[in-house]
Formats: sequence, structure tokens, C-alpha cells
Amino acid sequence: MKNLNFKQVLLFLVTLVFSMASCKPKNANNTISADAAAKVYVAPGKYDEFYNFVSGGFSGQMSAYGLPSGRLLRVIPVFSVDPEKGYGFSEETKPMLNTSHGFVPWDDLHHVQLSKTNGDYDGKWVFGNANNTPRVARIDLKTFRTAEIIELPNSAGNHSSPFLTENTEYVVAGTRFSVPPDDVNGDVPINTYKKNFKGTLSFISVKKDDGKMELAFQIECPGFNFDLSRAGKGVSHGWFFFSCYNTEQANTLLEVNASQKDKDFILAVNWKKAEEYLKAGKGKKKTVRYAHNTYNEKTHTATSEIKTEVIVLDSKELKDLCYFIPCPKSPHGCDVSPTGEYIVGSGKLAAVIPVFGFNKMLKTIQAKDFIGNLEGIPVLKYESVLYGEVKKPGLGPLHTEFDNKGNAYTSFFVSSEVVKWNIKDLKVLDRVPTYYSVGHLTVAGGDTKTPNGKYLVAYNKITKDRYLPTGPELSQSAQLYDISGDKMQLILDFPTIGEPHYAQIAPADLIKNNSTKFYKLDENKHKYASIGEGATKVVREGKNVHVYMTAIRSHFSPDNIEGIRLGDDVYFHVTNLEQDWDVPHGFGIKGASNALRCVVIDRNDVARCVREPFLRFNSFNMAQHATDFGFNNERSLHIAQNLAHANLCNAMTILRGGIEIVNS
Ligand code: K7E
Repeated sequence: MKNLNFKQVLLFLVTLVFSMASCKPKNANNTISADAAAKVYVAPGKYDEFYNFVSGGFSGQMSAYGLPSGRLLRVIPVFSVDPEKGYGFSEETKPMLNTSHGFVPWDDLHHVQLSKTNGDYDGKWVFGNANNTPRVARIDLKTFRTAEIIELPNSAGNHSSPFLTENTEYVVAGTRFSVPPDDVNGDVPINTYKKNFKGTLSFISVKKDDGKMELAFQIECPGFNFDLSRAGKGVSHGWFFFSCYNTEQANTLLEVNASQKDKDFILAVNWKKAEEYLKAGKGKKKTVRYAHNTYNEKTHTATSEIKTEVIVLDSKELKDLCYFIPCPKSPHGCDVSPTGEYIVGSGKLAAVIPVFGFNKMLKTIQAKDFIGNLEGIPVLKYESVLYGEVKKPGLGPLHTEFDNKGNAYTSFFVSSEVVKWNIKDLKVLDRVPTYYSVGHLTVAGGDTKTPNGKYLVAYNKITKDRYLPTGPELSQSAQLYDISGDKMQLILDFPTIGEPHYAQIAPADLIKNNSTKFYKLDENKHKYASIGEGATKVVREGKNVHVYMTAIRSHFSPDNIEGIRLGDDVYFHVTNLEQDWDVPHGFGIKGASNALRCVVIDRNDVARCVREPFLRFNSFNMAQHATDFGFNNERSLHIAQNLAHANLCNAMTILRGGIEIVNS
């Protein structure tokens, strides 16, 4: 939500925000009743009931928590390098971070989405978007690893992303900012914004069995800003809804100029129709450049391919593909109820929450009840599509999710609260404060056809007074509410990694039994794998020396490497021989830029770890002290340090003066 429109909210309501942030209710602690501790207590050795997948925002990672305990289980590296897992350091994983602009080892992982079958989570994958250099990632929930990343051309600020259709037919990603096309016609002056800047919606197909993504097609829309989106489901399956703002198409001072109009829009897209047009050959091939990166579980190696073409459908020319629904001031969240009938628009600057009826929308289209036409797209009459408005809900509505009893829960950024309301009669039923300035919220299964409805988590922007201070910057914050009763009850605060934007909650049973325990050694197809200690060797190829090495607790083989000469590039390919759950090993070399960081702690991965163009020594001794291995959260560090204390470091230290080790 750190976008221009929030700046505008802050401009208008700055005093109010400050007063909200500083007026922590005196009895805040008392509002938590005595049974809260029991509700979140998960006894040592017991499992949590849910996984909570949380976006890491500017950390570029995703994290998995257990609920209701709030225990951090794993940080999953996606768009940023991660020394704990070697991601982005080992030669095997570097291609995952390749883009058409080269190696981009950072991004803002903004929203997460669990894969769905028949509108419910199926526990196979979780997707995340990169906001900055537009990308979509697929994480495999068998391994909790990033399996695939696809870059998106014709996009900038990939914010209304990644949202999924009800059978994961498509991951959909709308561009936050309209941009000129990526092809040769893209070099245009800003004063031609209205003519040349376009908003592009990307549809990425997902293969049912292995999840393989392809950029199936894009829809070129008017140059508006597409903020968030949700797929239709149930009755509205086949449609997609995008909130859009800056329909003024301003290109200066967006904080003010992009929110002049009384109403912006929700764009309704008939993607089944798009498929028909595609089949009928109505798409146009456009020249672009985007990276498509895939991690292969057999070779334990990622590859990056640059693709150069995309098929684009033009919303201006193709009838019945897109419709605009007017929506009060700068809609942000755009959420669809479990039945698919109700579409909730949350205008950040609006005083009401409009709820649209899907069937009313179809009737309005049928009756051609239009109030105009914008660049070839019919604009429907607000009153005809509107089911009703939630009156006086709060200030700054952002996001809405649903429970299993016909209720909706909306987050309010400015008034710092979660408001529960009934979908049918649109009456407000309950409100609870958040501490403070909540962004997204998530209900267990809250965007599915059958929400679980037991818990709600609010992801906050401000945490003053909630945790021990940590200098000028405070911890990020999540707050867990029990929503099983009539009244919502705050039961836990827990910090998160990075800025949590969106998150989703899935039953643990859906995921935990499918967890991969280790990679089978005889299935390892890595080019430099050593299957067993007997297969280890040192091979010279001109100036390149390949060390085929194995690691098993707690021994490297070979443990002496001789014959290295000045000017050689030495590659260490380390195969982990362990065939048991959770026995990773690390590898590092003192003084190497990747010594502490590029540690191969993958189960059976092989890594070409270090390249040394200025080698000044001619022998390694790989002996280790067996008892020195520390198998804990800081594995990589421990093992690297242990190596430094082992004989290896002696060889390195003596000759340290001239050693410079760089990544290849
Ligand atoms: Cu509302 Cu960028 Cu999804 Cu933040 S976003 S809150």
C-alpha cells in the first residue's frame, strides 16, 4: 500500500493519522481476555493447525508461519538472495534471479496466492509477485522452494498480481502503472501519455500436473493504473475484476491529480471470451523480451530463457471482452464473495463500501444500460450494477475477506480497525481496533469458495508500543483475531519478516503430508554429481579444475586437493550424500565473497561454488572436526566457521595475501 494514493490519504488526513497512531487505547492490554493465551498455545512438539504464507514486501521473500502460535517456520527466498539457503549464491540458483535487465537479486514480494482447485486451496503451490521488476514466482509446497519465475513484459509496478482463477487456469497480473509498449514504439514523450501509455493485463497459464507457467496472452487496456484484482468464482467463474485509478491519466503530481474524479472503475474482464478470441486468431504478436526461469528438481539446477514474443488482445477492438463498473474514488481492494455473486470495491477515499452484484452486472450488459464508452470499453451504469452500499463503515477501506457464515471483514487503514459486516443486508456487525494502520487482512480460506473462518490476521503498517523497541525502525506486525464467535477477539501479536502485504492461511493437513523429506541420490541428474564417495575426483580441464566432492556428516571427500596452480579456476561441486530428513551440509571458503554465504546446504544439491582467478596456493586440506558441525538455524554460518577452523583455513591463511575469490 505504499503507493501514491496512500500518500494522498496522508495528505488529506495527516492530522487524523497522527492522532490515531498516538492514541493507543489506555486499556489496550485489557481488551485481550484471559483465554487468549490458551487459544494460541501450541504445546511443544505439537503442530500448528494452519500454515500462514506471508509476503515479505521489500525483503523480496515469503515466509511460512504456523497458526495460531505465530511461530516462524521458514523464510522462502524468492526474489532476493538468501545466504541461509544459498539461494542466489550457488551457480545452480543464480539463473532464478535473471531478468531481461540482467541479474536482479531484489524485489518487493507483495501478494501471495495459494493454488486452487474448484475454488478451494489444493496445497500444491503458492505464487508471489515482484512489484518492481514485474515477475511472478511459483513456489512448490512439497519443497518450500521457488520452482519458477516468469517476467512480465509491457508492465510496470506489477501490483494487481498474482491472482488466480478458480482452478488455477491462470495466474493474472495487472500492471500498476501504464507504460508505453516494450517494443520499438516504446520511446515516446510523456506528453503523449494518453495516446501511447497502456495498461496491460497478463494471463499466465499454469499446467495442471507440474505447475509449469507460460505467458498465455495479454490484454491491452486504456492507460489507467490497475491496483488489485480478483477472479470471479462459482457464478462469476470466467470473469476477472480489476480495480483501477488514475482514470484521469495524469502524469504529474499523481498524489493529487490521479484522484480528481468522483468515481474511478472496476474493470470486469470476460477471460473465457478472451480465450475464444485467442482461438479465433484475434491476438497480435508483439516483440518483447522477458526471462522465464525454471528450477529443475532432477538436475538441481535452474535455467533462464529469454523469450521474445507475446500475444496481445486489444480491448478497444474486441467487443464483449471488457466492461467498466464505476466505483467511488480510487478503489484499492476488489474482492469477490465465496459464491462469486458479490464484488466488493474499496475506495480508499470513499465514505461507503459499494457492493456490486454479478448477476446485476450481466443484466446491465444485456440491457446495454451504459452511461458511456471509454476507449472502446462500455461504462455500465453504477446504480444498475450496485447491489448496495455499506454505510459509514470506517475510514480508508482497503481489503475484504469472507467467513463461512455470510460475513465480510474489511480492513480500514485510516481508522485502524477491522469491520465485520453481513454480505446480505450490508449491516455492520462488529468492529475491532488494530495497532495500527492495517493494510491487508486475511481470513483462513477467506478468498475461497468455502472459507474456514476460524482466524483472521491483520497486517499492520505501524507497530508503535507493541513490541520491544529496535532502534528507529520497529518490527513489522501481524495481529491474530479469533473470529469464530459473534465478536472478533484479538488473541496474538506476532512480528513478521519484511513488510507483510498480503498473506493466506491454509489448513496444515493440505500441505504437511506432502513435504519432501530428502532428494533420492540415485535420481540426482546434476552434471557434476558424485553418487557416493567412490565417485569423487579432481578433474583438470585446461585452467579449470573441477572438484567432484561429497559431503556426509561430517566428512568431505576428497579432503586433500593438490596440484592447483596460479591462475586456475577451481570449481567445487559438492554432493550431499545424506538420505535422511533434514541433514543439510554447508560449504564455504575463508576469504571468499561467498565463504560465509555461499554455503551449499541443499540436501542433494551440487554447487559450483567458488571460482578463483588469483589462486596463490596449491593445496587444500578438507579435513573437518566431526563434532564441530552445528545443525541449527545458523547452519551455514556454523559450517563456514567450522571450515575456517579446520585445516583448510591453514592453507588459505598462509597464502592469504594474494587471494581474491570472486563468483563466476
Ligand atoms: Cu493494499 Cu500494495 Cu495489496 Cu499494501 S497493498 S495494504
